[in-house]
Amino acid sequence: MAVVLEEFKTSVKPTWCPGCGDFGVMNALGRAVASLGIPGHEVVVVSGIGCSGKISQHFGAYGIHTLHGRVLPTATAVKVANRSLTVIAAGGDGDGYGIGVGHLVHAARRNVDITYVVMDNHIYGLTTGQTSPTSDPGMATKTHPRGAFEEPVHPLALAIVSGATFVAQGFSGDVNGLARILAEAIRHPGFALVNVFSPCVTFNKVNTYAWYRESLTSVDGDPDYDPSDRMAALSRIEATRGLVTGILYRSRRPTFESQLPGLGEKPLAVLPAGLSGEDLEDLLAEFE
Ligand SMILES: Cc1ncc(C[n+]2csc(CCOP(=O)(O)OP(=O)(O)O)c2C)c(N)n1
Ligand code: SF4
Repeated sequence: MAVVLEEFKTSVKPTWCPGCGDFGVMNALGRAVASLGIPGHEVVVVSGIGCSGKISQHFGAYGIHTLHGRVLPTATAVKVANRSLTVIAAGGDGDGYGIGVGHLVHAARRNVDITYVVMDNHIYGLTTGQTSPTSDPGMATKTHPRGAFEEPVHPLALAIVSGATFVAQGFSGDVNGLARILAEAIRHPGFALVNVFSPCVTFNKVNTYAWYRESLTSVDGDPDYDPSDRMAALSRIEATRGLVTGILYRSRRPTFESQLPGLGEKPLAVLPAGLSGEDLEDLLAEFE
């Protein structure tokens, strides 16, 4: 039976503000998974804390709402335990590039086969509008009333130099384009970062839908752009100050879980524990 978008919609009404970019991300994710024919019971969405983190409650699949910044270790554990599942990690810029930024580096270099969708609104939405790691310099917020003065984190470049094998950027105002990018990211065997410009209509009055429509360029449809060229990807990101959408970088190398010693042919989740009650008692006795 064909998998349709309706499968990923639930009766739960999202608590996002009307117009929040995260609606577009959730819609695009549903379209992407449906287009690949993956049923909801084979998908796990692992999310962090933030407005963005609510996606795991609203998306019609299995979901885990984890701690702030701890999306990727949890998603990695799910994938290692059952690699037959499609694992989507999802969170905000504060969650992923602030408190969770170390996990991004390690998930990228390990090449765990998960898709990490970051809803980047350049602000802390849930905690009502503080500066985030991707806030533009000069942007006035509750924590920086005279304007942010720190260098922002550059997520695409960071992911590429950390070893990510798929790095892309989308815009939640272009749901069809984002759905295509997400489908490619999910199909990709390895760690895929998809940073999504997802406007916070309540607390960020600078990086609006209109601002993105005026500012963004795309590598999609550019015949001279080669996404397998790492240096070209970094140059394009630098030249556009990160305001570029599409699949920026794509390469192949073995995934983390395919190289883990001890993991056999079958996913860990379906293997018998292999320990009798007596074995377990002997084992526990060693720790007494
Ligand atoms: C350990 C910890 N520190 C701080 C917080 C408070 N907190 C909750 S959400 C959040 C930031 C959310 O911003 P972002 O990740 O950008 O998500 P958004 O709400 O904008 O989608 C913070 C600091 C927390 N929940 N846990
Ligand atoms: S506060 Fe911002 S990020 Fe949070 S739901 Fe509202 S618009 Fe979306």
